[in-house]
Amino acid sequence: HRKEKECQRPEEGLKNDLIIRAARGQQTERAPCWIMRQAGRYLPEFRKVREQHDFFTCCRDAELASEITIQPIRRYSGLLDAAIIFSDILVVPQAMGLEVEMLPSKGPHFPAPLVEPKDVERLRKKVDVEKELGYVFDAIRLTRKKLDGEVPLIGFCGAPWTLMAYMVEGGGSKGFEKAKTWLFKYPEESKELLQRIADICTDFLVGQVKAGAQLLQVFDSWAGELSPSDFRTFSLPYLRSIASSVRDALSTRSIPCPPLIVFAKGALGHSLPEVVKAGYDVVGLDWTVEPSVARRVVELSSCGGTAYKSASAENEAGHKVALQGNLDPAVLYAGNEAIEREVEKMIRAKKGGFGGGGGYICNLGHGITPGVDPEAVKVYLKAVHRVSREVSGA
Ligand code: 1CP
Repeated sequence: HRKEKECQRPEEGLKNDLIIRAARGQQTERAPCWIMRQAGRYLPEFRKVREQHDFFTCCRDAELASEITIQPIRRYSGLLDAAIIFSDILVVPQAMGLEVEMLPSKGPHFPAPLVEPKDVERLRKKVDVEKELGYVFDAIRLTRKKLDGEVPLIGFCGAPWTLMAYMVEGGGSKGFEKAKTWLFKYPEESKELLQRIADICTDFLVGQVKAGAQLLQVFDSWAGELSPSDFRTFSLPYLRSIASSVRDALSTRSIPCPPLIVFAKGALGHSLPEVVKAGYDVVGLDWTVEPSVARRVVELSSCGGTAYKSASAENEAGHKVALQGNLDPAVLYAGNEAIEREVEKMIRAKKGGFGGGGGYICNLGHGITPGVDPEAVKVYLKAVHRVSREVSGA
């Protein structure tokens, strides 16, 4: 019975498969929409759960994680086209053997970060993702059951460079001096660590698909801290490695590969053509990229459909890479008029927006921030539905 379930295509049994179709480059009657960090601190119902439970307890308890995942779906009923599993990118460093705490109002903190290459010896030699991260798979299974096909569920992980940055810095950072020192002083050891993280991310994402994740996103939140050349040396190869290894691993097990999304924040001004060819179905954009320009880059990069072939059986011919993004999250503070205006600019082709050509998933250009009024989010989502229906001619 379990085996059968594992072989399902991601869209099977879905009442709303807009995002899956858009991720495959197809035309949709309107742009599907979700919000990075939609299950989180701007929601009073999330803060209420957090008053009672520690952050990583919420991640580790399937009942709590699934409840928090569904909170925005419930509040914005009919307006969000995907859920994202409640967890954090830092569960991977934890699985590798590093302790991570979530400090109130300060964010993540590693009591014993990696200071020098010899500290890598403190990490687990081999990470059994079922054992260390099985709680994420449990949360995904339970959430799928509760969602009952209403919208698809997105799984995710952090990108190797972003995770390495946290593991070396010991938490958030402004200048990333410690992590960059590793890249410049110990390039070979850095590459070894990055590949080790990439391999665990691969196993983790494959496990999430087996548990029921219907799309996957890789978050390279600190890609933009690197120079173009360092991005291509220390980030891009590992993003590629994850995409191709996930496709290979699923294909050997005859499991259809769900759409893969890559979000390399801040790196697309210099490396959009390279990221478009990194093996993902969807490229997430931050707000520093002009939508119409990104559309043109995809057209050129995918010329003749040879740039990219999906490994999933139903899509052998390859499809054009889809785009996701990219409203500046700060717009959500600026009132209804500004929200409507900026949504128009993002979506209408004649205003430089993504237009109605399909292959487009609407999102913010980075995560929603804690101070946003949940009512402003409703105004934003309704504007997206209205404008994108108009441009799609539906
Ligand atoms: O006290 C709290 O409740 C902590 C707030 C919080 C939340 C709600 C953190 C700490 N993480 C999360 C959840 C989370 N993190 C999700 C859940 C699903 C969703 O709603 O999207 C996801 C996808 C993440 C991913 C994540 N964590 C990223 C990548 C996305 C991005 O915004 O760039 C990063 C960089 C993190 C690290 C992290 N975890 C938490 C914080 C405050 C941070 C950022 C710290 C920093 O600024 O460096």
